[in-house]
Amino acid sequence: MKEFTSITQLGGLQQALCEAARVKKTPFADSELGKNRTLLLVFFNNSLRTRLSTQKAALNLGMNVIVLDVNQGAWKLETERGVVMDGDKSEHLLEAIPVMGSYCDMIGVRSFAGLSDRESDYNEVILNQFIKYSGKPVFSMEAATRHPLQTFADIITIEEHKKKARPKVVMTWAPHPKALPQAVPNSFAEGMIYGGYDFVIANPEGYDLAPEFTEGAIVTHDQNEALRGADFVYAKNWSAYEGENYGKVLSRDMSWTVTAEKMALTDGAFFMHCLPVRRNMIVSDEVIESPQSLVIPEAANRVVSAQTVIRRMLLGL
Ligand code: AN0
Ligand code: CP
Repeated sequence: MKEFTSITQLGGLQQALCEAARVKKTPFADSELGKNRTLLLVFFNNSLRTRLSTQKAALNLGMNVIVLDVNQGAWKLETERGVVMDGDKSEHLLEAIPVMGSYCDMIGVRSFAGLSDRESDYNEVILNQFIKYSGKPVFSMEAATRHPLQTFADIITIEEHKKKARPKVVMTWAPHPKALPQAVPNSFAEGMIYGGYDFVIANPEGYDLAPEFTEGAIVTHDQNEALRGADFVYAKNWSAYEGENYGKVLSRDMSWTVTAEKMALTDGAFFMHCLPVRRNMIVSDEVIESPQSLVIPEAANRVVSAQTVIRRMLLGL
């Protein structure tokens, strides 16, 4: 695998899940595979889970890891070509990327959507420049439109906990004070459709996601109706995608918070969230602390998901 930017690049999901199960059971089985190979993790945005789990995954495979926080200590980067660089940006991405590529064998990139220019975000301008100019295999650690390592960890977690062959999974929007990208919900929707789950999306009017990610899913604006009979509730906030409202917060409606009352509508569902989560905005203390909450095992599976993907990339090197 030379590139991992979408869950669909895993090919057959069953095969990928088998590899993940093996990685989880014997995490040090390939501790020689990454010997003398260097992974560079480039962060344009904050992270706790991705930063730690991806490093841990690479260390389990015997790799060396370098982490660069672009906004802390590196030169300020220009991303647009053709700009007269007479402002505060000292270096262009078009030099910085091949330089970074020359110091490593593989690159992970985190670059969130800016949420002001939908076209630029949805064209994945930054991530694609890394793919084009680094000369090295590149994987996404959440880019503008997807978070595939999260989605893979989510699917692994669902597979570990499901009680029926084809569980009902409900992804519900929930309120948040700040504008967040659509990457996590886009990617999760893509993963649910790719995995053939019984999948329903519930969001307020004005919050429909890009159709390219939700085609094949049921979308409703009635959260209570969606939750009926659910086996998994996947909560997430996202900002508006549609038209003029792109990147805006249109609602902070607290009746969408996932509470014990809401969970009572489900079929004893498990609660999931990618974290970080704002308690008592997205989900009540009671629900996130309940035995049905999978947020910690879900986060733990980020090591498994990253290690499975990096392992495949090392095998292809
Ligand atoms: C980010 C988001 O919603 O995309 C990262 C989630 C993994 N969340 C925040 O910025 C709070
Ligand atoms: N879920 C996730 O990607 O968390 P971080 O933003 O902390 O990496």
